[in-house]
Parts: sequence; C-alpha cells; structure tokens
Amino acid sequence: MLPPDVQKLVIGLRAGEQRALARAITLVENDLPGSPLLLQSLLHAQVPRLVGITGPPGAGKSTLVNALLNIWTNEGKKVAVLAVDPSSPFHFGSLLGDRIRMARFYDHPDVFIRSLASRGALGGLHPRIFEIADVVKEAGYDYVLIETVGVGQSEVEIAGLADCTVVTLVPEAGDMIQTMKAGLLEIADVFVVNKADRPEADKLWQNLRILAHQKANGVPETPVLKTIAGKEEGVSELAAAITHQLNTQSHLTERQQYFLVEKVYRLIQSERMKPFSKKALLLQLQEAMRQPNFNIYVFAQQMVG
Ligand SMILES: Nc1nc2c(ncn2[C@@H]2O[C@H](COP(=O)(O)OP(=O)(O)O)[C@@H](O)[C@H]2O)c(=O)[nH]1
Ligand SMILES: [Mg+2]
Repeated sequence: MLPPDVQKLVIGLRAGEQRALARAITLVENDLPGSPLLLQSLLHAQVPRLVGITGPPGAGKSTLVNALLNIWTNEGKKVAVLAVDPSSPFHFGSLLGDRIRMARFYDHPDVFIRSLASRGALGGLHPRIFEIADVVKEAGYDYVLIETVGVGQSEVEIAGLADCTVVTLVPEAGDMIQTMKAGLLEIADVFVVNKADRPEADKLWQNLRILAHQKANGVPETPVLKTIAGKEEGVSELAAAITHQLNTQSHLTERQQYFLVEKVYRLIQSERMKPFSKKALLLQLQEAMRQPNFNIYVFAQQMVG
C-alpha cells in the first residue's frame, strides 16, 4: 500500500493533472521522501514517447520545439517539454528567450513545460532526467520533448534515453560535423538542417545525406530534413519523421540497452549504499584507525563483507 499522499499524487498524475505532475517532478527531481515509491508505482514508463532534441546553442532547437508544439496541439495531442540548460543552475536568465517564445503555450491545457537545471558535469543532463521523463509519461503525454544543448556528453546521454533523437544542425556547424561525424551518425534518428533559408544549408544537407547513405548499408537511412523553424517550414515533415520513428520502434537499440544497464547498475549501487552514512563511516574509521596495523582496504572489505 502506498502512503496516502503518494497515492493521491499517483491518482492525480494518471488523471493528467498538471499540478500533480509538477509536484511529482519536484519530488523526484530532489529525491524527496516518497520518490522511490512513486517511481515504483509507474505503469507507463516503457511506452516509447521520448524525443530528444539536441544540437549546438543557437541551432534553433527551441524554435523547432515551439513549431512542433503548434503542430501537435492542433492535432489534439498532449505534449510535454523538458528544457535542460547546461550552462547554469540559474537558468531563468538564459531561458528568457525560450520563455517568451513559448509563452503562448505556458497556459495551454495540453502542454506542460518545465525547465530543469543540469546539475551534472559540463553539459551533463539532469541526474534525474530519466526518472522525470518516466513521471511525465504517466501523466498521459503523447510526446515528451527534451531539449538539450549538444555539448559533449549530453547528446550521447540523450540518445541513450530517448526513443527518437533529433540532431539539429545549422550551416555554420560544418566544421563540427567534420570532427563529430561518426558520433553524430551514431546518435541521430533524424537529422535536421535548420536555417535552411541560408545559402550554405544545401551543402550541409547534401553532406549529411551522403553520410546517412554510407552508414545505412541495407538498413533504412536516417532521414535528413531541411527546416526553417521560425517560419514553420519543413516542421510537419519533422513531426511525421518523429512519429514514424516512435511508432516503428519495436525493440531497444544497442545504445538504449547500454544506457539501461548503466542506469540499473547505478540504481543498485545507490540502493546498496543506503545503509552507509558518511558520518557513521567516519566514526567507524576513526575507531579502526586506532588499531595497530590499520589498513584501509581491509577496512572497506570488512564493511561490505
Ligand atoms: N534565419 C533563421 N533563423 C532561425 C531559424 N530558426 C531559428 N532561428 C533563430 O536562431 C536563433 C536561435 O534559436 P533558438 O531556437 O533559441 O536556438 P537554440 O539555442 O538551439 O534553442 C533565434 O534568434 C531564432 O529566431 C531559421 O530557420 N532561420
Ligand atoms: Mg533553446
């Protein structure tokens, strides 16, 4: 039996109440009491709905998200957006532009927007992003979009997490592609060349298509789409490509399996470590160090054994 407050939260979540969702995220985000039980009661975490939108700063990710919101809400779909800002825990400033742009969706009954500070290392995602996404799924959203700046580790992480990873590039990113091409191909389910109103966009688009073709080798090629996000051009094709990817995904990809193993490994680790408090360890350590022939490796061994 769940404690009454967690039970209430789960009922609110399943009913799609945004306030319950916001509270459940806060619970999980901060690992507050009740969080493990809430997570253990989730029933819909396996449904493929997570869409990662990654790419360099300024590529137009937020503008694309906004355009996708427009398309999907017009179709009567429910969409959640988790915006991860890696630059600073004080993300209000840097997300101001996004806020203004998405303002018209803030009060939309079918849209849920939440910005999350990234607390990890440079470019890392929020350490509880996986759990938070699972909570959002429980609230019945058709799409859960995670916007994350592609710097270093975060795009690899997002690709492990997401059921569809959209890599957004712009003509200026040409150099980056040269250095990253293998990695990008690895993680992208859909490539978007945004700012296609710029003359150099075509060359990037061609190059990506060649890469996607070379890689395919019998399997379906990664789609390479052109968009002008601000004008919502090409975005319905993107929406269709995302939906197709989500609907046809029948098994976990290798990178998802790898990610899940890592995830469960860390969950077990933190579960196992629960009996150890650092304060108590210090006391035991101090005690042990008074003994002659103290050896820290033997000490650690005795702790687990
Ligand atoms: N010319 C042009 N500008 C765009 C396009 N899409 C977005 N932008 C602009 O690029 C800037 C960065 O967009 P934003 O969505 O905030 O990028 P993000 O950092 O990837 O989220 C903004 O000034 C947008 O108005 C496009 O297709 N063409
Ligand atoms: Mg943005």
